[in-house]
Amino acid sequence: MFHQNTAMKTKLVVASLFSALTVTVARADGTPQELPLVQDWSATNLISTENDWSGVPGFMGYRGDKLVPKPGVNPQTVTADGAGTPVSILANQKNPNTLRTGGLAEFDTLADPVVAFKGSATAGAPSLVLNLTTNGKKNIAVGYKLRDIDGAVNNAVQAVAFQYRVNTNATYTDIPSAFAPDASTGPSLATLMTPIVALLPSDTGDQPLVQVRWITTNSDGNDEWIGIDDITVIGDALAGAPAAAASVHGDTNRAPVKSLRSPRDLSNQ
Ligand SMILES: [Ca+2]
Ligand SMILES: [Ca+2]
Ligand SMILES: [Ca+2]
Ligand SMILES: [Ca+2]
Repeated sequence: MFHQNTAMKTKLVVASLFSALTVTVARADGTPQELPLVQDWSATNLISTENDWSGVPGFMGYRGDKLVPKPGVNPQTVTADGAGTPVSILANQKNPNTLRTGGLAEFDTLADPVVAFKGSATAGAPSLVLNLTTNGKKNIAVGYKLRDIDGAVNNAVQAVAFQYRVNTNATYTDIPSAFAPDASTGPSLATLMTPIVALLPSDTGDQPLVQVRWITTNSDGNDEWIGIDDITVIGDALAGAPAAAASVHGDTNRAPVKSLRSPRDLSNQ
């Protein structure tokens, strides 16, 4: 009897230790991803455990605690590194209308699965970060769709900014052309889709690591979940010939410029 109880206690201790570990240890795979890259979140097994990004190489979500002093801050102005804030992803979520926790979440039972984010008092400026390598590439372009998937009565001004950096010690640089002042509609509407195509500045070409991120902020009032879907990153090959050869042959060695699909094309996917 005594031994049985001890064994049971040991099992319980081990079990609770294990669950404590799985709750507190955030896992990730920050490997920079090569181009072209496509992520539409349709593989619903990539994210299956809370705060575990290890199944989605290159991607990471941060809750952005205390990155803003108050609600309603324009996320374009939030350029500080959020990597010191808690890693965030609520896995296997079903209903954006009723999930009140802020941060990032995977909604994998929607007809069109997606990873989304939402600000809150705690999640001051949640962000989705993507690590890329652009070795041998130039003219880096990123396409994505922001989706209002939140059909609750809330009608927030849900601004989404898109930023990049090539030096992990630096602050992020905002890309104004990609700014969505309000990616949501409401109340009780979950239909708005905002397609965006952003051409990254030329200093992102031919780099071992380029980080891009989508960032929103806690808005005034109750926030709405905004999905970041159908992410596509492409680049043109750098001219294959070395500079000396290029100067001999002029422009003829230039790689063909791949045309980027228009927002309309993206929206028809
Ligand atoms: Ca999707
Ligand atoms: Ca999942
Ligand atoms: Ca909405
Ligand atoms: Ca709010």
